[in-house]
Amino acid sequence: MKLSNFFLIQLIIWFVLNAFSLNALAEDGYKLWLRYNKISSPKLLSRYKSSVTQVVINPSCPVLKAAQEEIEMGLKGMFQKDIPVSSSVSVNGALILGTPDESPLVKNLIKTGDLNRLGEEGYVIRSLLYKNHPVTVIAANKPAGVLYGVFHFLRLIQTEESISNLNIQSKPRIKKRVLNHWDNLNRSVERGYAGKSIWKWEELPEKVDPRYKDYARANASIGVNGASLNNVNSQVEILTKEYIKKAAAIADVLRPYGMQVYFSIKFTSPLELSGLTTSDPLDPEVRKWWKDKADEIYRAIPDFGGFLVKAYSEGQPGPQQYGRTHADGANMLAEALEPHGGIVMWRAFVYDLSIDSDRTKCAYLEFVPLDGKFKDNVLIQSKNGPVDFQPREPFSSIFGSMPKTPLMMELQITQEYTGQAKHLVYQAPMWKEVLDADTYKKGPGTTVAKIIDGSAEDHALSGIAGVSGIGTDRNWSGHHFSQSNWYAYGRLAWDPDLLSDEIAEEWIRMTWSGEPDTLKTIEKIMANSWETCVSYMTPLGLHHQMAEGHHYGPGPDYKNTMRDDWSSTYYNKADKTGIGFNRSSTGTDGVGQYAEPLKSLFNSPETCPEKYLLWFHHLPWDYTMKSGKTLWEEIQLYYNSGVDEVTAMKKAWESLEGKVDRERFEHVKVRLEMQLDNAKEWRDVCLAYFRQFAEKEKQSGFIRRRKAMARQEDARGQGFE
Ligand code: GCW
Repeated sequence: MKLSNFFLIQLIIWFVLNAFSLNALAEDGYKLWLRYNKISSPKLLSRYKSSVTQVVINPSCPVLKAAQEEIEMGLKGMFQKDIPVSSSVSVNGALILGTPDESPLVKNLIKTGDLNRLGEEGYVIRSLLYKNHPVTVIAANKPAGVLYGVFHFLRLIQTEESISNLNIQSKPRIKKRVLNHWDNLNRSVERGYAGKSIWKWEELPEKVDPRYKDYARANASIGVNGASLNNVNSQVEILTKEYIKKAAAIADVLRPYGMQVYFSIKFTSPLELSGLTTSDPLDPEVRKWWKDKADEIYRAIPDFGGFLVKAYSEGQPGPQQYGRTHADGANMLAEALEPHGGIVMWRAFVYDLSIDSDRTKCAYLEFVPLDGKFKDNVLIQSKNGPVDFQPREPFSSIFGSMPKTPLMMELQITQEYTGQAKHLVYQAPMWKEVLDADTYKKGPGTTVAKIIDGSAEDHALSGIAGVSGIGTDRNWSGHHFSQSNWYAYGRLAWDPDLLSDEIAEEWIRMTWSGEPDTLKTIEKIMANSWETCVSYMTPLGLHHQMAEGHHYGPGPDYKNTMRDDWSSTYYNKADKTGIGFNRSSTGTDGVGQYAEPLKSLFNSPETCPEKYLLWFHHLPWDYTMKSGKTLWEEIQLYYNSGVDEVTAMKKAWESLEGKVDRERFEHVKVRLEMQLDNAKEWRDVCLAYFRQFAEKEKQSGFIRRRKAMARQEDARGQGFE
């Protein structure tokens, strides 16, 4: 071989090797928080390796198989070594997984009493001795619990926690922990900012995208146990034979991960899909149609979860058009699903202004009188606040006001009103504010969390929903940091008492890095990101100030000609007398829907928390705030500080160059630039609009002075002076 050829070959080999190693380092976010990268500290790694030397499992069902596959994959990635799997303990460091029903070993090691209160999804993780071997046991009543325990155990290693002397027990506080996909059957996603729908209806059921399994793994890892597959603005086709078959193929992939599928249904499906001339819920033929439909669905999907319904809202049909109530509609569906164990999630997102001219009062006025009229398998699903996923809202007054009805809370993971997939906004602190809010409806301590987990009112059924932000983008969520909202949703659905900071820390360690400086910097960026967004979009209780349609930028002057309450001006009510919506007892009395002492607290501008001030009050521009500044000065301060904080976030992120992988670093950097531009736009547009009222006096004084000066000049010119 000629020397030059030899060098050429060497060069090619070098390039190929480099390309491979770069690829191995490339991070596109696909793996979410389940990256299972090698443990970086050699000391820690060797400690972990000696604690887990063998996996003992009897994978007798698909869920346990999934648990085995996950533990093998996770350990292999983090230990860079295959861990042997067997059905009996042979060495120190065995990790024993199972349920007492299928594993005599687990039955022997864990007293059944220990599992008594852990239900169908809870688990224990214990460090024990077995025949003098130190072992770890992950045990549960049902396979799903084992799977959740496996993810917990992997999380301990991912976050570099100790795995010795473990004595953990955990079970979900809320039963139905569902993702609501607003995915249309043509694969567009309403309010989706991460590409198309992941459900490839056009190729189902024959072709099953491998991504469905990764989706299910991610959800199981945070305890999400259901997915409503299609948009609440529903299309009847979802109930056709063809789509039921397609959905059954998805359900088959989700099932081993403990997930049920649900459909959003259109109320007039019987009329539109059959020869019936009505969808009246009291019509016997309509009722029979739904029963037959439920039977048909359960034949294809035996563990089908049930229906999610948006009725008589934003153009969706409902029982009202037949002179019936929400309860009539929901109960008809509940009756059809009941024999199969299915549930109805009936949304309370209704705002018929003929009921009350204050939109925030409508849902309460329509639903509270129906309390006690719903069947046991109906949940009423309300958004966290009374308007619509605004950057900040007080909790919806319906929570605690329907003691005989289990209430679900709907959160929005997709960031429709918080900068979509362009802004870095970690929403857990917002959700915590609502979950922790005391409704006082059954005395002090009746928090929203205790209403929705069923404990305050003793409901067997409980639920929570998150509007998914998931799409076909390689990183699932559009913005790498939007993944944190999916993660936090699942973690809070499992345990609403978790703190948003601890959830963020877990997520950062698993998704970015556990290196102390990097961790601290990212934690800081995330911790304030929501309040920052509130400051530059809608501070001090302002709400619904976005531009028409896309809901991304500001539009405080926007007036909708069809509906007053789709206008920004309806909410800000800015005029020369002041700004804000008077929902106090001198206004719409929206405060009247809250229990004491909140009602009185909100009712007076002196005691109303400033974060809700303009939600409940219309106040003059020169109103004196607690700081001593005028309201107008304070509004300006908030908008400006919001922009300053984004500048600081951007700077902090840029300091991480070289500390996190380039691909994701650049992705986030570019988005922070967009966020800063948009924050400035929010500030400038909103302040310019409000200024014309706030500084009217100043302006008119200015104009008077200008006119007087002009007159004087004229007079001088004419030689009068
Ligand atoms: O906020 C509105 C959204 C709609 C959505 C609706 C709802 C699915 O802008 O896109 O429709 O809420 O929650 O039903």
